[in-house]
Amino acid sequence: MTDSGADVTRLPRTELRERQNSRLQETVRHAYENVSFYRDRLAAAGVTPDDVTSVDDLTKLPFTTKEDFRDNYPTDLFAVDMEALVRIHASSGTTGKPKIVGYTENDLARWQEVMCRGFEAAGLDTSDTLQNAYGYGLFTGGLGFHDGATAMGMAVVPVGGGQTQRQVELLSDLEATAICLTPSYALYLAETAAEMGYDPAELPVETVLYGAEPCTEPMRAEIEDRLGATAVENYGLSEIIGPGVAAECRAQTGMHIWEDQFYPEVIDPQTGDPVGEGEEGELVLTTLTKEALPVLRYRTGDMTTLEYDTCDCGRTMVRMDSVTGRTDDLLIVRGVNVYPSEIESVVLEFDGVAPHYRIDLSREGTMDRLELTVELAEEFDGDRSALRKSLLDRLSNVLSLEPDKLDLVAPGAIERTEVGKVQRVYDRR
Ligand code: DLL
Repeated sequence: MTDSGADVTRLPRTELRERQNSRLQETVRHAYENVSFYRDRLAAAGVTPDDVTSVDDLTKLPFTTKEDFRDNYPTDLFAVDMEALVRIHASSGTTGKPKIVGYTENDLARWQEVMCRGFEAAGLDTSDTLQNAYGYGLFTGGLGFHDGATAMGMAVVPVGGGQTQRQVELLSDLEATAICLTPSYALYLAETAAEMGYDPAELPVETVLYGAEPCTEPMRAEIEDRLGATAVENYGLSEIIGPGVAAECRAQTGMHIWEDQFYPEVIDPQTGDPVGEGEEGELVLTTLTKEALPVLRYRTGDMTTLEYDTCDCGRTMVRMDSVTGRTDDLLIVRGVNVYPSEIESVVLEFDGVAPHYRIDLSREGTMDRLELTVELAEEFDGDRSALRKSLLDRLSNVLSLEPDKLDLVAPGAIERTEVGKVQRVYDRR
């Protein structure tokens, strides 16, 4: 089932569909025969593997959720014996036990293959040197990027997260042409480089592969501007494989989902029904080739839209838009529904602010209280109270949001994240 060569990403969609159909049948049978959880779930839904002959039958299948991973901790969702595994990773949940994920040798080979597709889409080749600033260890980011880059034949500098000053020196001395890291860390790295006396835009990095946490367009523009590089987005999740589910090409118009490996649907998170093409909803993914951990209709919790037109790059595989939020990070503040990414987009419209902010939520009696802290840009020398007022007006007009407190703080005042994913929302209600 391996696909050599990059052209699978440009398959005519009818051929792609045939491949998806046959792989889906195999995956459903594999899950049914080897995972008691799926056998029970399908039985409860009155479905047998024979009832699923094409992706059109997917809606007959029940969803799989985060809770199912938790309930089957650590390895009850695995479809192979432990001897067949060659790697285990884990993804920390915000509450409770981590989700444990496993890979066979074939799974690792396919993981490398999808990572290579992403590198190629980003315009990288064997002549590139990739500095890997994703965390190594149980997190899938570090080793996922590492193995993919090695398979592609790039030189990898495996720094991992943190050690930012050393990270900057190595970038400069080893002339890495590409770096992979979270978007918040990309900005921190640029700041640190500037503090060390480097001009971050003069560093040798030409391509930034960012992902693992949300990033809005203005934030991407900041990264590109500060590092003088092209920044392309990567998406993935441990439950499905890790990074390598979807990656953006140089056209920068959304991330191609490697659809011959992962079948995407978008649903209304409330009803579970599919939404119309191009409409926003929760991304649901089904693995089509995984051996150790086949996953049927996994509710990612990530909100996005899919675009099926052929991309300028010629790839036929569907593109997903940047994740606008998670079904579980929708903030409801005094009845107003708002995603942190929407607040970010409004804040970053203003030239006078830096791309660092935090949202603090608390409750006074029965009332929600929202405090927004926004950092001023280094170069800001304007009128603070005018900026405050414009920010407040804009938040109120665009999002109907009225913070109880808006603090404009000095550059650098908000704590930075060097390792792992950034936390911007502190909800203490
Ligand atoms: O974050 C895998 C990854 C590593 C992706 C490196 C890209 C780069 P987990 O730790 O299991 O896996 O977290 C998965 O992170 O459900 C999303 O909510 C979020 N996430 C991942 N990529 C993006 C992105 C890795 N580009 C969870 N934009 C997912 C927004 C993202 N959120």
